[in-house]
Amino acid sequence: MHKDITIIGVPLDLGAGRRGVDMGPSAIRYANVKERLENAGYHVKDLGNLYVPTPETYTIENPKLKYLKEVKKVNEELANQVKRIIEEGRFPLVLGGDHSIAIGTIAGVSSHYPNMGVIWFDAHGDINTPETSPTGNIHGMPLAVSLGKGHIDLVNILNFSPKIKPENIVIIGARDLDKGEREFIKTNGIRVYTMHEIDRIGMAKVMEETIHYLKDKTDGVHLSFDLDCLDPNDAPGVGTPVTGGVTYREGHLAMEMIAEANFLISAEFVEVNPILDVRNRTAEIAVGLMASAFGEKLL
Ligand code: 6HN
Ligand code: MN
Ligand code: MN
Ligand code: MN
Repeated sequence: MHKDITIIGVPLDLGAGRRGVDMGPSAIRYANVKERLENAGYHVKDLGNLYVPTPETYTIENPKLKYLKEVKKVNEELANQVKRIIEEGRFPLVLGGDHSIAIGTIAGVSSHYPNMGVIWFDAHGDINTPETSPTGNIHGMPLAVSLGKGHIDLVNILNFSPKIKPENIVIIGARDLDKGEREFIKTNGIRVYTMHEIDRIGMAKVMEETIHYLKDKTDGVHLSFDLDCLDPNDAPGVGTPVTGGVTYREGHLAMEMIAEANFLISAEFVEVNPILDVRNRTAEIAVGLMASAFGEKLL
């Protein structure tokens, strides 16, 4: 793995149904992300936050694609930044913000790694289209957009599409999939480990299979970690909590196995909502998970 990490914050909540995740990057910095990664042996540069407009100053034009223009603009900017960070030979670590920012991160990464893999930790599928979305919130759509399905303005960021292949994706921790998402997953043969499989075969086996599935056929893997994949008892400060999730230790084990696999090319940690949190616990957990994913050892 690269020894040089560049952090970029995206305080976006326009893709989500409720305010709060715009404060995620601050909360994660307050939990000492830079120091923690430096202690793990990395050189870390923090670029600060991208400019993001405030929802109260905009009106929703299309309820099926809320704040489309603004979300598009932020993701375009993010895509260009991520692209440039990789050009500099550095590892992009993106702090969210709502999960719609994966549209920009993946666009930027894919411009260098056209056969990239994606591991998507999430209680949700985030694979809705404007037609199947029950909310019109774009944070429920980034995987579909990256696969080339959705509004043209989002799909065409950086002027190429699709960014990823269905057979290069693994979703882990799902337990709240919308009807249209289930159909999308089945039609496209996307690999999903729901909470059922995690309970049944254990996180170790889930990760062994995931790593085996992606390692040789991709040219590197992007880690997209939605903190709501964790159980709300462990991580209460998330935008869209769903009970019955991945435990703190299962999350760490997964990150430790990802570090061992040594195939990450980029990462993002999203949906931290400090308003709903308990003393910044969720941001602290996010930083611990990052450290594990970057190879911090217990012994
Ligand atoms: N996230 N499936 C729901 C929707 O509105 O499309 C929830 C999406 C949540 C998105 O947590 O990143
Ligand atoms: Mn998500
Ligand atoms: Mn989610
Ligand atoms: Mn750890």
